[in-house]
Amino acid sequence: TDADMERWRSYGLGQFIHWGVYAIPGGHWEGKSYNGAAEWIRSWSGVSAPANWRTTYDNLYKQFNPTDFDANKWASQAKDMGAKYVIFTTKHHDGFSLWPSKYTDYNIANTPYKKDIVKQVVDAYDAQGIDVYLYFSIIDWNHKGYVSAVPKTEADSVAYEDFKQFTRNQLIELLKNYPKAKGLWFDGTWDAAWVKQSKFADDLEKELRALHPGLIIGSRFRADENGKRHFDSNGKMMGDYEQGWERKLPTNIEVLNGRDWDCVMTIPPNQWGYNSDWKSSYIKTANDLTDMLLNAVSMNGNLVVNFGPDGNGNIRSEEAHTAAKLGEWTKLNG
Ligand code: FUL
Repeated sequence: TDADMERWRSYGLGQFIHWGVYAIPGGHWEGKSYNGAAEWIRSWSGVSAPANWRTTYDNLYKQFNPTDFDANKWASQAKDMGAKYVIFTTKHHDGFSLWPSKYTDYNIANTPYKKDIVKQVVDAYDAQGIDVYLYFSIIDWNHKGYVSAVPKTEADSVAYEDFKQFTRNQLIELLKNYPKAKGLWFDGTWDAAWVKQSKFADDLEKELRALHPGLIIGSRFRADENGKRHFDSNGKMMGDYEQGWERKLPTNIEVLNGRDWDCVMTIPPNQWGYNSDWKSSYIKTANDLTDMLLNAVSMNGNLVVNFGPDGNGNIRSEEAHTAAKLGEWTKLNG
């Protein structure tokens, strides 16, 4: 609704959190270090190869026991930083669900930790007056029916239909379990054929909106036949700017004009999940981020700064330090 979007437009600064079982290897697998994004380790390290995918990475959750995790601590840190909304990874591409989903065993309830992490995050941020958006990956490497192209064989099509229903079920489950969430921030659209089949996606969108009046849905939800619906017909981005590597914000006023947009930004280059190496090149300082925030706000956008807590649930000290510095600035400058 207009009121919900007005609220969204007023945020300015947001926080992104990437957290999941990938925080355990932290960018390393079998003694090797991978420079690609740490939350993609299952893919970089080849553990997703069909021969061993279910016995290696997909068993990491059996060790997931983040005893230091304290959602209230994260939320008060975000509040001090000046964040008005948070986007939290309920499920990243690896398919691990941080809530006790009825539709897969690959979820938090089956870890030694057991407790619902999404609920704790939603409640803690909500208590601080920070709006919560649920990140949800349409890619799911753990689901047997997940494939990136429309399948050709009968058997694969059955599995694929099952995957689509599974995705639908999980989304409805999320909205029912966490009605305080303000919206859904999708990812992985480029690699999911079903969203291009517009009837299923159209119906699902209607269903989600009916279930949750005022729901805000990020533009990555839909894709055209090239997997790029979040680009318009002129190839321009429609509202979501992902800047993993560069320091720059989108500045093309012609593109931004009249659109609601946010720019999600990592502090280290292209690392969203926790990587135990903290490489010095291109790490954004609080000064870099305040420049970006000013630029974003002056062009009617929001800046969303990402954090990747470690496998125990701690936000690394370097990131906490940047957040605190950013907070000093937002306090002084409103
Ligand atoms: C990308 C993902 O592949 C990255 O891992 C990260 O989540 C980023 C925000 O979006 O599409």
